[in-house]
Amino acid sequence: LALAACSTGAPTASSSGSGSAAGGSTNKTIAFVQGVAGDEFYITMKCGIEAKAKELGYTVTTQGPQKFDPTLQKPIVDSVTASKPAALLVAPTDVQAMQAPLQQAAAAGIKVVLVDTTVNDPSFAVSQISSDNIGGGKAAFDAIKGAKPSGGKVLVISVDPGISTTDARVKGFEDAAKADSSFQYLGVQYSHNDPATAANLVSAALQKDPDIVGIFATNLFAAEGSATGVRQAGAKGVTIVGFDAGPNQIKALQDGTVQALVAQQPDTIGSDGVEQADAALTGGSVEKKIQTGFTIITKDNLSGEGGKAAYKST
Ligand code: T6T
Repeated sequence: LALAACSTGAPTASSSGSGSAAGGSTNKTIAFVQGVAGDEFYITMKCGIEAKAKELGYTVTTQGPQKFDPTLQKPIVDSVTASKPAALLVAPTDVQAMQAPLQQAAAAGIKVVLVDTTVNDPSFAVSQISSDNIGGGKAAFDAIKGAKPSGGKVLVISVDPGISTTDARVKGFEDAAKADSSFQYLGVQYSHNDPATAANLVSAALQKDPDIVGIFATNLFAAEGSATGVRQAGAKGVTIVGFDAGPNQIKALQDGTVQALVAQQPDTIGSDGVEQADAALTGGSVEKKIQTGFTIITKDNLSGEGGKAAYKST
């Protein structure tokens, strides 16, 4: 399966602030701040943002912290706020720590659109766009149950507490697992978005409970590490369901290490984000909240619908 590159030819500003006549309708600059750089989910979102921005006549600058970490994301947001783009599309890395910096961006007159993740009080944002993360967690449980109908022990590998998306996925999974008496929910462990940590957590969990039947990994890096952990432990017959569909996850699906992926629609989240920013800037009608869908990818639909839902890697 070839993962297409995003080459929209969209204009990208060479330096922040260039071409931005602060204030007024001549400012056609959008800043995109990713949750983390180099993550195929946010790379694909950038493709969606750039394509829509080109169509609507905006220039985009994209930046992301080296880790999914609010202490690294906050200074990026602060410098974007100082450069006064017309709009800021941002995936906050923590519900609490990113509250004040983003509120300050909005107070400076920048139209803030939350894409993917959110904060505790998002009332300053013109719009919020995200997947149905609770529903995605439940869908992950259903996929494990489909593969292991007689039940057993299930474990969740997540990122860090305080991330709105992955916390919601855990909740959706946990509620569904606890409601089904044939399953035993072993709880959630946090990998800090590091695949090696996720692999170690999974190996240790399999040593303690060799009868684990299913693992739900709540994002790209948790899924990558969980697959490695199961492989290292030499465990056979563990069903892994991962959120997201980057190249490594598709490969693991093809290998048979991972049985299902819950693929989001990051390009739609991005293009919807630009549309909402544009509506807010031009006096159009803005939708406060938009929920995007997902596709369950298995080996069976990889050559069709599932393959189309795979993320771009560049
Ligand atoms: O799952 C996505 C995103 O939705 C989440 O908020 C953080 O992790 C990803 O970027 C995947 O790595």
